[in-house]
Amino acid sequence: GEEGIESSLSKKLSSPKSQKLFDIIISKQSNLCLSADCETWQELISIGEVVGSKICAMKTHVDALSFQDPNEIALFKRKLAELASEHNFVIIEDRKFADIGSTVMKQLTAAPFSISEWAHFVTVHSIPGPGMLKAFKEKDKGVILIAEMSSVGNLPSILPDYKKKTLEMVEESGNEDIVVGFVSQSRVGSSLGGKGGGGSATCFLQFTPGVSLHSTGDALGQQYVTVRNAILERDADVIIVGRGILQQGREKWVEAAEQYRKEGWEALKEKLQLK
Ligand code: UP6
Repeated sequence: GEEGIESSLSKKLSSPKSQKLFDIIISKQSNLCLSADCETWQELISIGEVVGSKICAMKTHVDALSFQDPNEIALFKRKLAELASEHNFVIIEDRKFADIGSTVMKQLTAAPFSISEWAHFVTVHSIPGPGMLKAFKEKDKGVILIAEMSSVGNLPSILPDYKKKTLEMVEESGNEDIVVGFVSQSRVGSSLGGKGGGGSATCFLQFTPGVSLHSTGDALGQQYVTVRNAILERDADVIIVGRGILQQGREKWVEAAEQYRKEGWEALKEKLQLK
């Protein structure tokens, strides 16, 4: 049962926000985050309807969707929020904020996207330093900090200490309560499963993109590993999958999502040694 799962974890999650996502993962038996990189908002809503029951989170790039007019944006936001509550998943806007707090605050709230109204979590680069985290705290948004990227030659992966400094930034500025976790290709701090670096009793969720069962990369620098590799070798808690599902085509969306959900859940249970 769920209580058994909670008590078998050796570490505590950083915040009620990450705990909320973890509870969804356990109850839906899914650590799959769909990266809904669709061309149109209508397609995004369609795939959400079809695979909503199989995912713990949906990741959006709202500024990469086509909208005809502001009314469509308003409709999109409403439908997405309805889907998330109907299917019990978290909405992550992958905005990768990377500016000073004052600017980030405007980008987070300004119309027409008004991200703070509908996204539960947002992705943020650690580059600007801790001050900007206050903007997200004020709006009560969960933050997922980018500690490492999946693409060839990304600077965070090359720079010594970038990951460690990103973690220290969170701990030293006292922002554990809003930081849900990290986008990363390897563990930042303590692991949910008990292995991994850092003696801290609290830990963060690791979100790992660059996951595919069909491909090893694309022409623009993306690199993929398999579901099992991401979770068991790289220590992902949540796998982020876009084209691995989307490119299977509309009639195979459900089947593909189910394959990633099942493999992901089995590997997570193995990693956390859940029964
Ligand atoms: N993403 C990465 N790598 C990172 C961070 N973010 O791929 O290090 C995002 C991309 C895309 C998704 O912006 O939305 O994850 C991956 O999509 P894919 O599975 O289709 O490659």
